[in-house]
Amino acid sequence: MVATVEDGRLVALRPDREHPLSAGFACQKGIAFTEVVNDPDRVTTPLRRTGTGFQPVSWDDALDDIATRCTDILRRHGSGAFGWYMGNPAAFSYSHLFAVMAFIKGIGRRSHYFTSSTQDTSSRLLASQFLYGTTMSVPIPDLTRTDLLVLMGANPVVSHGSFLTAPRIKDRMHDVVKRGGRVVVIDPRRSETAAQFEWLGLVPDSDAYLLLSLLSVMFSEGLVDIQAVVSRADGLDWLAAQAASFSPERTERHTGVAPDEVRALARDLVRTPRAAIYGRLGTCVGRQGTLTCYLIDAVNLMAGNLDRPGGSVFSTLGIAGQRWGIAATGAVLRRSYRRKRTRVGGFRSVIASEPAALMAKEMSTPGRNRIRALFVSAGNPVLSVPNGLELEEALAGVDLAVGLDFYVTETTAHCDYILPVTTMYERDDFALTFQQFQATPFRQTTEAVVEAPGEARTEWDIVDDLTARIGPRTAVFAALAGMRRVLGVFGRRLNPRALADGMIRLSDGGDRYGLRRGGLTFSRLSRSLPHGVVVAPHIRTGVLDEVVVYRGSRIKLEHSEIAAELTAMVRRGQPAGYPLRMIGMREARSENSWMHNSPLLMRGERVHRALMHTDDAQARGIADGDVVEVSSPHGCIALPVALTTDLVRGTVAIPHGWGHKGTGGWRVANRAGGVNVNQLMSSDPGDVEALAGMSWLTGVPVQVAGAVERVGGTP
Ligand SMILES: Nc1nc2c(c(=O)[nH]1)N[C@H]1C(S)=C(S)[C@@H](COP(=O)(O)OP(=O)(O)OC[C@H]3O[C@@H](n4cnc5c(=O)[nH]c(N)nc54)[C@H](O)[C@@H]3O)O[C@H]1N2
Ligand SMILES: Nc1nc2c(c(=O)[nH]1)N[C@H]1C(S)=C(S)[C@@H](COP(=O)(O)OP(=O)(O)OC[C@H]3O[C@@H](n4cnc5c(=O)[nH]c(N)nc54)[C@H](O)[C@@H]3O)O[C@H]1N2
Ligand SMILES: [Mo]
Repeated sequence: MVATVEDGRLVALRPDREHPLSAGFACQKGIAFTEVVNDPDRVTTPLRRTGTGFQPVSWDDALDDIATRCTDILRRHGSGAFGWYMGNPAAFSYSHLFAVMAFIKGIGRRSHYFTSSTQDTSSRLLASQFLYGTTMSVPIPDLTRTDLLVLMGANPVVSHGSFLTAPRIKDRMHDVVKRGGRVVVIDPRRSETAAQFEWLGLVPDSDAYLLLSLLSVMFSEGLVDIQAVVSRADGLDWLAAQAASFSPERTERHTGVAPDEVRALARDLVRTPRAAIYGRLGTCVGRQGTLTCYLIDAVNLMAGNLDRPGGSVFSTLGIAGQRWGIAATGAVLRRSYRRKRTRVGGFRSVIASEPAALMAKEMSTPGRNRIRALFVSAGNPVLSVPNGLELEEALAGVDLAVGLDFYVTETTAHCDYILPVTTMYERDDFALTFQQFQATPFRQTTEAVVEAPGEARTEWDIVDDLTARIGPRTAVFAALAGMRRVLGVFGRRLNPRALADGMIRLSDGGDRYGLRRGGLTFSRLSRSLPHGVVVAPHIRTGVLDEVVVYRGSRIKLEHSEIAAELTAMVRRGQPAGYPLRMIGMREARSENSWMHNSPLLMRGERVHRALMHTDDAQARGIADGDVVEVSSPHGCIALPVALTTDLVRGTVAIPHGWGHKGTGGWRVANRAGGVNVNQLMSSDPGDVEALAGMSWLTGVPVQVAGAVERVGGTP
């Protein structure tokens, strides 16, 4: 973005024409961000909740009181009494990530750490941990070179990518077609992406069946290059045996996909030299998300498409000795996955993050290690996690709740303190977590372009000041204090910029701390190369030795956990009385729960609506625009419905992130209202995905009753 700043105020944002990859494109949310930065509803001083609402307080008062209460809770109950939910925007701020790490590791090893990952990516990460030995090796399609891109549960025309990161992603997909290739979209909805390319509709949450059939066709038709697979992977026979009984004829009743189409797709994936399947949110948040993600990679491997140009590839940063770093963290995370169990539900943790669906129960269930102090940063779990009402109640019951946000949201409204933070235009940044997911390897850093308004501060500075005030000196807090003192002698503040800088310097294009003249550093990028730099034209392939960290760099296909999930999938039934299946739906002018306060994005009286197939509506006497009741075994919501034929019959699509009901301080959002779709989702441990602790957000059984209110009057 190019920011126009006048008298210290951000007045406009426009896309950067000189950016090597976006070349003058930005999505509407990016342009509307001036309205977030300058939002009159923004929280810009620390707030303390009183009987009558929030009162501004000084930083010293807020942090002293929070620290005193933390000290007391830590002394009396230990680290297991602390929890932190870190939401999605944190992934886009390197200093925020390090701040939360420092706090949660510092407080002690029994603390509870939650992230949006269990609503998003944990299943994908765990599939990588199983297959390659580490959550850090996540393949993406080689977008700029592929000739057959199969998107499964992803809608990049609206989302602009997710794991796969590419500016102008829509144009890059059209390039595939222009060079004679194909883009196939497997989705229960003819999404905005499917509408521009080829659509293959399937029943929600049946992807694992489809993928098993692709494998079974590849094996039974002798399409797999056994030699090639065996040279890199163990467990091929095991996998073939697992897939054998899933012929396309047998899985059709689950997926709704005709056997001929499955066979054709299997053959195309093998015979097209440059082909890849890419799964995203839709394949991560079903009943068996880890299994589905595992199968996507298994199909890519069997089709000869893993780690090949134009296939499903692993972007490496080119850091010398990187493999050993990945291997070491991989081993630590694998061990913690095997050994640790959550208090409620006995779940294992992926990337050390517990299932957020169980956060409320971790606060309300009595016993040792019950959460008594909860911090929430960059998250609005009351709207984004299953059963927000349960979470609201639990929040009211804890001894201390602190939100780090720039809004009073449906979640922070229940906190004792809201601590104001900076937006991305008021801090330096580098997209640390996304470096490995860029279709074209690229580096860019930014400095703050405006001062933080009022008393807003970065998460790092807040955590740094808070931990300095907490009484018991844990080893991590003591180490931080030591570093703080040493830096203080030189008049500098402790901050994690050196870590982001180190990553830039050591990776492709970096200055290797002086060994490579003219190489990149954080400051050189932001000062001299503000548009960013492409560091390699393509993602390097032939890197399995670097990214697979099991002994001998061999991919491991056989896992008892995967077998158990297959059995569970086949046995799974559907609750009676809920014949429809609900899926999610992202909208171009929403960003999860938090951009509904931007007038620009909300223009045209936007309303929250469900999409339903015309035939399903007719069978229930429902007309376009009617307000209907959607119920699941776990809740019931009422909202207007729009009818369409762009859905597989039996599917209902409802966007998440709505349901602003006036507890939050965002006036535009509150007027837009809507309902919280996650009231229909289950927070029962039995409904949380068994392997990765994922919230179950797609393919959820629902019923839609006839109209409760008709446009222009009651029915
Ligand atoms: N405009 C906008 N962009 C965003 C966001 C936003 O809120 N708004 N959010 C950002 C975030 S946090 C993320 S994680 C990314 C997500 O990025 P994507 O995954 O690309 O985005 P979604 O729209 O969630 O796409 C999921 C698709 O899966 C389909 N689907 C649902 N269930 C199933 C299923 O069982 N099987 C299959 N095959 N498909 C299914 C849905 O119909 C939908 O089209 O988007 C990011 N970008
Ligand atoms: N039903 C259903 N539920 C879903 C999904 C779905 O597809 N369907 N998608 C899931 C996914 S993929 C995700 S990622 C989650 C997202 O859900 P959450 O992780 O809970 O995050 P958001 O709803 O994006 O809320 C972000 C909050 O952070 C604040 N914020 C923005 N920038 C910053 C910052 O720099 N610092 C701080 N401290 N705060 C900031 C915003 O004001 C907002 O209150 O929702 C999940 N929930
Ligand atoms: Mo997400």
